[in-house]
Amino acid sequence: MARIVILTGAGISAESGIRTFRAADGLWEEHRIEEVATPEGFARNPDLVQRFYNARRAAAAAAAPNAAHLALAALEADGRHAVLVVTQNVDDLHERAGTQNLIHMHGTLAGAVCAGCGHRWPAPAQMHITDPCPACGKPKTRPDIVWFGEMPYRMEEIWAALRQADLFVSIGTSGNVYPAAGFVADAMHAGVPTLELNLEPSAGTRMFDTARHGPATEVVPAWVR
Ligand code: BJW
Repeated sequence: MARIVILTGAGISAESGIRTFRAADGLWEEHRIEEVATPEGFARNPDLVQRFYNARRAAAAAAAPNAAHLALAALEADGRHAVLVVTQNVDDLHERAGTQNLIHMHGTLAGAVCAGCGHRWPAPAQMHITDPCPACGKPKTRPDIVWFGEMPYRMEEIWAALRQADLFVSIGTSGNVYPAAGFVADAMHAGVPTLELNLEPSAGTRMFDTARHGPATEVVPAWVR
């Protein structure tokens, strides 16, 4: 059974109405990265960061999985391949489409974590820094999101899966943020064939063996078919 590791980024959720990061209308246009996606930004202005993620959580809840999310779930469900989806996205559209073998390497909007003791619990729709941690009681609640300078989740597992894969596919990511942007090189060094499916050539597009460019709702179902 072929083992396929699939990396997804903001582009796969774009046609579900969730904005990407680095497009002209991308989220960073309204907020500087350092303001909302770093531990330092959170320490400086926790209310702003909580409001930013509360709005993101509401946008994700209002969105629905699209044909690309559904195609990946169908690829896993048909049982002919061992599929692992590693997503950089913090929305839950892969799981709502039916994907089961999924790693949220940058965390999830559905999670809260205590900045004091590290305890994790399901996020309320609206989260506030003053919410007490259910474990230690301290008012240090933050979104369970991996910010710049923090270690993404389950990296050893991801790298092991990459090394053992028969195919690495990258979907809807600009290839600007590490360590995910390095997965194509990691796969290449392990002799794993690579495929890019993206609206346009990504930063690392020349490293891929093959690339197909177009909207995810077209190129992903066409590849899965
Ligand atoms: C479509 C489409 C359609 C549009 N169909 N496609 C200097 C050099 C190298 C590294 C560093 C450096 N300085 C600092 C670093 C490290 C830093 C980093 O990479 N910085 C870069 C900016 C240079 N990385 C980190 O700090 C990470 N941690 C870390 O490195 O720890 C140490 C470590 C070392 C070694 C091993 C392991 C660890 C943590 C990164 C955390 C990223 N967090 C964010 C925000 C939090 C999540 C959230 O709020 O949502 O995650 S940043 C943001 O970027 C978000 C995304 O997950 C991530 C990637 O963005 P993505 O998904 O690629 O989106 P876009 O918008 O960039 O691209 C969308 C693409 O889709 C485009 O190409 C479009 O064309 C396409 N598209 N519509 C198909 N319809």
